Amino acid sequence: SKSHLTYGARARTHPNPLARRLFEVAEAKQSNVTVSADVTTTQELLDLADRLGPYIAVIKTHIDILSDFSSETITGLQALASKHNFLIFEDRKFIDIGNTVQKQYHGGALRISEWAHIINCAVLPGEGIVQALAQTAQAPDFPHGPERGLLILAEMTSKGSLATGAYTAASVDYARNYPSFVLGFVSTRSLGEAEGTTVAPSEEEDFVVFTTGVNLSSKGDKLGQQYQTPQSAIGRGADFIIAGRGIYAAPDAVDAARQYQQQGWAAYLARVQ
Ligand code: 5IU
Repeated sequence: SKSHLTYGARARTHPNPLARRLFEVAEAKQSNVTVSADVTTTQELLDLADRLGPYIAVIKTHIDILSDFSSETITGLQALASKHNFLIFEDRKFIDIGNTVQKQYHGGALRISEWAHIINCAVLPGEGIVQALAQTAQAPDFPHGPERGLLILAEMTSKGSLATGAYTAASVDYARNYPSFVLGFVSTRSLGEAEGTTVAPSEEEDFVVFTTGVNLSSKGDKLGQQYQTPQSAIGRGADFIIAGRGIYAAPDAVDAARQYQQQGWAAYLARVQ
């Protein structure tokens, strides 16, 4: 994997324009933090995005948990993304047949393709889900194609996750088949060397790894979530650490965001030394 290289070096050579942008943002802001803003009103979401914006590279949303979603949610989020130079990742976890995910991604009530730079999917339905989402994002009449990318959920952090072994290996194979659309994975480690894959890696392969389940003060929750620290996640290959409650539910969310930023950046510097 290319995880020993700096974000700057990877930004210069990465074949995917959105991956380049991600690495540029990380380098410019000295942050590999993605905040999982799992709040339930537009005001809370925009307030968090504005206060934490300076310290994060990406905001991860679950747009369907907002009780008052409207076009103002999106215009507000987009304005803050420009103001603070962060990218938007909608954690929609698409998991259906191709024909259905195209409609869930593009149009509908949430119009995800219009505003989310990054989306993710599970490959339970097979490789066709990746093909379907790529086709929508890269349609000739869709203006945002170069700024759209997919992360495949190759592993999960919850206890007893079934996304292991052959399932994880298939995720890597599918990613290799769509290099212009798949940025990499949501996983707990780098997967370029994962066992059981059948598609050979290319010379320039450089998957971006997002790792959820990062928390500095807790080992897990009562519903099976399992946490690791920023150091541990980045040591295992995370390029971006995702923290939710560790940041937004802390007594001072801004303070917490700075702390995750500092620790995430220090762990990254140690890795690329
Ligand atoms: N999330 C996980 N684990 C996973 C995947 C996604 O926790 O394997 I894929 C999401 C769920 C939640 C956020 O939105 O990441 C983690 O929030 P906390 O840091 O509050 O546990």
